[in-house]
Amino acid sequence: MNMDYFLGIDCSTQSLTAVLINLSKNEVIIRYSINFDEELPYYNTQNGVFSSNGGKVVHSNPLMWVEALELLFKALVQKNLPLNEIKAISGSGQQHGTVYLNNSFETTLKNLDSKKSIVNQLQKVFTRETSPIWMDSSTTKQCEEIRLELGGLEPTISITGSNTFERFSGPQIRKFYEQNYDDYIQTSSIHLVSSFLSSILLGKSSPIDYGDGAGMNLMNIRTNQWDDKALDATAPNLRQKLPPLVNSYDVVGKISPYFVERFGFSPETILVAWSGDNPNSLIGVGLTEKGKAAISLGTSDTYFSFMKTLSFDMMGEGHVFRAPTGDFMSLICFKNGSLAREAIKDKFNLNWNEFGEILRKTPPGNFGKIMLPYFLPEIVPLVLEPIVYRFGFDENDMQGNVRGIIEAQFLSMRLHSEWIQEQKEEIYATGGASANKEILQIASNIFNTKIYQFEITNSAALGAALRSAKSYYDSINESINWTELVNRFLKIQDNYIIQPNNKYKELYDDLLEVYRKCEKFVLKNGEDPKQIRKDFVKKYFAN
Ligand code: ADP
Ligand code: XUL
Repeated sequence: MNMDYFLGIDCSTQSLTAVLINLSKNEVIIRYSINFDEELPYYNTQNGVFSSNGGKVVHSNPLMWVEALELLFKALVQKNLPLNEIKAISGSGQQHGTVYLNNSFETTLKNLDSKKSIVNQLQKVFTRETSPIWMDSSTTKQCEEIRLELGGLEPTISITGSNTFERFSGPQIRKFYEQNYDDYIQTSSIHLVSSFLSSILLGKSSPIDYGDGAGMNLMNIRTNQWDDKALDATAPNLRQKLPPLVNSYDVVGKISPYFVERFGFSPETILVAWSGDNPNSLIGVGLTEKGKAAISLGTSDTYFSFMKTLSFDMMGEGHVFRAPTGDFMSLICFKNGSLAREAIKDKFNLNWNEFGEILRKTPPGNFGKIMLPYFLPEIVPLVLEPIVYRFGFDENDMQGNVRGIIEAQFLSMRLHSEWIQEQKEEIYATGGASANKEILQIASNIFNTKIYQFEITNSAALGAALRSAKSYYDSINESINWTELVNRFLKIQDNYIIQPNNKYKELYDDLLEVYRKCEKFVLKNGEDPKQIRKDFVKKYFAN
């Protein structure tokens, strides 16, 4: 029988993952990950990155991603998976990261020798050895310059969908232009992580899709074109260095002969534009209609939702991207996600089970102990120097810290997503930490919303596989609609539903106000939260 296999690949901060699906049977055949630190130790990354300048400068190595891709395909071959029957492939990349290439990139890709590894053949194509990634927060100066040139906060948001952000590609490119002028001049093309890896598979330079393009401060969110004003505000001759923009669902070509010869793919395998991990996750958790939001608890924590119509966060903390369906999505990104949770877990020598046990045994509201958890520089709210604030406890209080960080993360998420108008009735959870039920229960209580936990925690790779299937069927005129397609893989009975405990609704509504005051006090010179915190403790923990 002819099987319809589709492959999704996700290059995230810490790992590269493949999800292979069979659409004839609606099943996931395999999920397989290469962890960068463990399997490619000679790149010397820690959690997939190198950081310097007190955590402000954060880069990774594009060759490491390519080598991981080769290792991944080797593993799939060894597992005897039917690579020659895969009809289409798409992918997902951590957003915003940029790859800088010289004019030998295209010819090198075209002439790859399938008897040798790609990594060895790509050694000379870079004008910048490492890639700044989304965790980098070293471009405050460039953010200010670009914002000023675009006419201030409002025009910047209304042109690009977001305020200028330290990690966004435009400010990063401007920094490279300002600090490494000669290398900038030598650069012929600048890719995102997604379009770079798409280029490798394609054997030539690949376009950037509207979903990931929207995370650059360079694309006009209304017209989906590179915006002249934004380009001029960023760096000279930038248009020539950027690939064209396409729909996320566009077919960009067929797989290059290298992969056919070396790994046995069919030469007919079509490639669908890669996108960012968050737009891919939107599909991978099934957000193809209004009323649903998702939280992704990976290296970063993100909160995102499907949007039918364009609306902006004029406070400048959230983003609007294009969704792979052609609609829009909102997104808010918190840098202190899993790595901050790990900092507490490791400080007290806990494993995740023990961590969960403490969450189960400590009371909602944490006796009024409140943490502002900026273990790393934070994106939302903007905190450039790492610092952890604790109200009512200290760093040695294990229980207080474990519950404190989880409550802080979801209170902050609730607080900073207030701008999203569309009502949410349910939240879908994904990412490594979504395997942890105790964490999700607290999130559910704080949002007072049902949370769905999925069996597959890598929704970005699944989303990429589903996107490739959708475009494949569209290309042979057997269109399936998005909702029908995602529902075939995200069946409700397979999920675990976490119900909010109504008993804590008022407590968390009150605690949100205490948290709001603590944050304002520390970051904006607001009123001292002493009294409101005292009232909270009195109301809920009087005896
Ligand atoms: P990314 O895609 O950003 O590389 P993942 O979504 O794979 O990251 O998530 C990786 C993170 O998941 C790890 O850093 C780890 O802290 C976290 N994680 C894994 N299992 C658990 C668990 N049971 N509870 C909480 N966090 C977990
Ligand atoms: C989103 C963001 C992160 C990265 C890495 O804006 O910066 O979520 O995409 O996951």
